[in-house]
Amino acid sequence: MTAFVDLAARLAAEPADAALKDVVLTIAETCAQISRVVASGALSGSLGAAGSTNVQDEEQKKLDVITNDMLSDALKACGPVAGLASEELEEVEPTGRVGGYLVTFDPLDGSSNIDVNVSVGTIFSVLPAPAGHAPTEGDFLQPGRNQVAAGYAVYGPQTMLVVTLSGGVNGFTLSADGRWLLTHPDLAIKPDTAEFAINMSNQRHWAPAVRRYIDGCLQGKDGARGKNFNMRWVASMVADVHRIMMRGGVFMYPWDAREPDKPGKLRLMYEANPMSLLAERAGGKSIEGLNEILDINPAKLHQRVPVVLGSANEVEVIRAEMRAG
Ligand code: AHM
Ligand code: MG
Repeated sequence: MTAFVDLAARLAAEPADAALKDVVLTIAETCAQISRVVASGALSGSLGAAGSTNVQDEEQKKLDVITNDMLSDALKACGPVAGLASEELEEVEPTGRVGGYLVTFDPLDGSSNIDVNVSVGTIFSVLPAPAGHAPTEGDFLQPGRNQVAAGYAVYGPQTMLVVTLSGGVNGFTLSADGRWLLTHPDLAIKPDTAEFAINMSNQRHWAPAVRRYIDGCLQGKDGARGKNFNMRWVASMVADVHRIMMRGGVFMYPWDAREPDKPGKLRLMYEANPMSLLAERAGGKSIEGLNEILDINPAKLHQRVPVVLGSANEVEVIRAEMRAG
């Protein structure tokens, strides 16, 4: 049987500092624990609604709250973490320490899939903390390019962790004895694809550029694109992006006219930025329209953003449509 390297050994080979590796290992360990809670489903009474709403006015599932608490508790106990921010928490939470790192996370992405036993995940982003003072909300508002680590865990047929620190993107599979083993080193997103992921039910609300792009895909090899396209939509960003990591494709959650004042559904700090860093490090691209998501200067913590992410050449096709207006 193949001998796999575990996460700690793989991290030891990275030039990043030991404190950062400690943060990533803490998140990874917590994701392994979350995986067990998610897998226990109805047996642990953890399915269903929590009876509360979060700061974005979305109904919270019991597992949103449970997993948020698990990650918060673990990060507050992790020495190099100065503060954390979560999709499920209204405000940032300083840990009482100064320096080191800030962590933002979506503890359980794809909540609508929990109760129907479809893949969900955890997404995280690590930023440098300010030296000399306890972090405030303003200290979290750094562009995605500042991220020193990012990753996600996907709780699917296999539980996997996909992470980037100083260099490439590596995928680990959770073993039966609870270890993250390096099964997918140096992930690379294929530059070309004939597969897109978008919630088609929003078609009538899209901007003209998105409609034109999807219309072109649907015309298949009889149209200007000259090839047939396939469509997939899990409705868990983690699962949809993971598929793209594995076999290419393009993921879109564009602006739409249902909520014209909101730039998109997905959150910059917890979802778009970490996924964009992973995509770029794997050779893909990630844009909000004309520009790269990682270059956005965040204005507020729970900021939303349109997302077009995946195979580099396909993202450029979409950017060209957007340029045309
Ligand atoms: P969540 O963080 O509350 O789960 O919402 C984000 C999710 C993404 O994972 C997914 O891409 C999108 O919402 C699905 O939206 P829709 O239900 O409109 O298809
Ligand atoms: Mg989410």
